[in-house]
Parts: sequence; C-alpha cells; structure tokens
Amino acid sequence: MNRRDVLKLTAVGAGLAAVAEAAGEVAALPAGQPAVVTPNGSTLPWKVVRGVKVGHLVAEVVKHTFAPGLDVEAWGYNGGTPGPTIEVVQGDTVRLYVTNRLPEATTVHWHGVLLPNGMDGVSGLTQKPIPPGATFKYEFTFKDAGTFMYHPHYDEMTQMALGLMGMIVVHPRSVRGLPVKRDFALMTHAWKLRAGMRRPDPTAMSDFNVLTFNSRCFPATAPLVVGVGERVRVRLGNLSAMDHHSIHFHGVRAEVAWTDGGEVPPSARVPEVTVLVPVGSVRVVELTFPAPGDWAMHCHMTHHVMNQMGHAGPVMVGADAQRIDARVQSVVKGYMTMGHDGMGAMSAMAPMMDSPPNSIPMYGGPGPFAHIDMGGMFTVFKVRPDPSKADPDGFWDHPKGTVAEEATEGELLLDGIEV
Ligand SMILES: [Cu+2]
Repeated sequence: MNRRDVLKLTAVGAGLAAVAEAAGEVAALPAGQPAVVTPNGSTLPWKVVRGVKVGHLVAEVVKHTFAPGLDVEAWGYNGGTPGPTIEVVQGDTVRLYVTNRLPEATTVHWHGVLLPNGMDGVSGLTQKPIPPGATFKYEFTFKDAGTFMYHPHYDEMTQMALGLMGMIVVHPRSVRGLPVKRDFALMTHAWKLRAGMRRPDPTAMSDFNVLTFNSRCFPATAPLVVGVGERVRVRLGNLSAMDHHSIHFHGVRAEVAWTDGGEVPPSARVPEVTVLVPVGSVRVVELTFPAPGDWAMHCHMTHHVMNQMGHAGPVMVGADAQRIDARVQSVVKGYMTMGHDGMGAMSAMAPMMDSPPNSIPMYGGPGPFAHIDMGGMFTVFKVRPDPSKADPDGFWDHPKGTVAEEATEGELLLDGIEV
C-alpha cells in the first residue's frame, strides 16, 4: 500500500470521498447574469467539495493553431491558450490546484484579485516556484466582483510570450448597474513568429507580427453573435509583452464600466468608440448595437490587424516597378515588385504566393463583397434582429439600396460632381 492509498482510506474513513463523489454541477449564476462566453476558448470546470469550488490548472506545452496554416508549439493551461476562463461568484472560496508540466518552474499570479499575500503567486517573494512535475495548491476567497486575469510570475517574459494566461470573471452576488444579455471574455495578445517558424520568440521586444483575440487571429477569430438593442458586455484583457491595444468598435458606442480595479461610477464614464487596453490591464466595455449588420471590432493599430507582416522592407509605394522588375528579373527569374501601388491587393493574392511553410503572411479572410484584407486582432459582431436564428458564419443581408456602390452617371450629373 502506497502513501496515496493510505490517504484514500483516510478520506473514506472521514466520509470525504463520498462528498467528493457527490460533487456535481456548479450552482447557477445569480439571476440576471448570463454565463461568460470565451470565444475560441473554454471555462474552467469546478467540482464543489464541502462548499469550496475545486479546480485544476495544468500548465503544459500545447499544439496551437492561430489560424488555418499557422500552427505553433505554445505553452498553455489545460491544453489551450489562453487557459480556461475562471468564472465564479463574489464570495466563492476556491481551491485551485496547479500542476506544472512545463520544462521549467512556474507559478500562478491572480492578477487584480485581493487575496492573502501567500497566495499571490510571485516566485521567490511569496512562494517557492512550482518545479516541473509538482502540483501546488492555492486557496482563497474572491471578495470582490470584477474581471481579473491569471498568469505565471516566474520567467514571465518567456511564459507569457508563449501563451500562459487566462481571464478571471467574478460575478457580483446581484446585478450591479444595467443587466446585460450577453457577456464575452477576450484576451488580447501579441506574438512574434518569424515566417516558417513553429515557436513564438519570447525575446521579442518589437515587431510583433501575430496579434490575437483569445490566441486566434482573423479569419479564425469566432464572430460574436448578438441581438439588436441587447446590452452586451465585453471583458478585454491584455497580457501582451510590450503592446497596448486600442480596441475600436464599429456601429456602436462603448463605455468602460469596469476595470480590473473595480467598477467605474456611471458619472465618471466617458463615451468612446475606441477603448485603450494597456498592457497588464482589463477594460470591461458595455455596448448596445442600435442597428443590425456585420460590425467590425478590431485593434486600431494598423500593424495589429495584419498577419505576419514583415517590417524590414524599403518604401515601395510610388516606386517605378516596371524598371525595377526588369533589372531584378535579369538575376531573379519571375521577380515582381509588391506594394508599389499600395498593399491592399496583396492580402487576397498572398495565399496563392510562394510563402514559407507554416506562415500566413498578410492573409485575410473571405467576405460577402470581396476578400477582407485584414488579419490579426480583428473580429466581427454579427448583430441580428433574432440572434437565436443567426448563422454565425453567415453575413448580413443588406436591404436593397443601403450598400455603398459605384455612382451612376445620372447621379453624378444630378449632384453636379465632376470626375
Ligand atoms: Cu493592438
């Protein structure tokens, strides 16, 4: 009989095993508060043992796909990056076991959560690092409602660059402010992945070229289906190494209702259409779309809505490509200058071109009118009159005469526009 068997018997003797066996689904969330949806992600399952929510995070190497054609070896929790969203109710006590299956030590810091100092997860300062193969136990009570994050506090640079992070949502015990119909959690992140490589570069300080919502880049970011007139909450976290993200909302005005520091008093809220989410911060926005459609949501930093754009080339816009091409073709057969007329058309052509294996340089996605030449930190709110019947992959069927199109000669004449 080994130590584990002895412990099991002891537990049975104390009746604890029976309690654990009986653990089932977690109690429903307080009335009027929908469960948080983590697009492209998951939520941590609990078992309740004598009133305590018990969860298990496993830090490990994971195979991850940013978008079709771009697979990497990342580090994540429970098989994915970001890790599962930790969703609880204010006042819940949790016991979180963290198993380290990484090749180096780790810890978990519960970013923004007020808890006993010894549970804060700072390697060396408040706890021993969790060595590979070991399982540590964290136990604390979520005293405050809000949106927080979790991430390692050992070799942060490497471990976060490779994808170890997740969101924490603590629902208030009763609705605070205006109730929302839908609730989404999105972690923003910036990665450096040289074309053709399979491992993100943890030493990168600039030129991040894979920008993600929940570790996916467009066109692999799941759309957010919502209803016209519904109040919607989006919890945006940022654990990028160096980059803030200015998240821009089309078709709607947003207000920051919460940060990871707490609730913003209604009198202090500022109407926005672009919300800056600084590194190491959470911004919780609430919005109500007045009209149906396919409304984009994306980082407004233009280099953050492109896939694996290289930044080392010369300025080609306006260059005389014919002369350059003729000269280079004498040494490189079939050479063709790109970008001399701008770069919009390159995105549609990119998948047909000869790029390194396992790379998606400048790839975009299919759209109902033409190729969408955006990538990276870009997704779409599919706003529908009846979201329960909406096809998440479908596009908005615009009423006749409501789409911008080429002006007719008659229209130009009538309005006195000369072209
Ligand atoms: Cu950005």
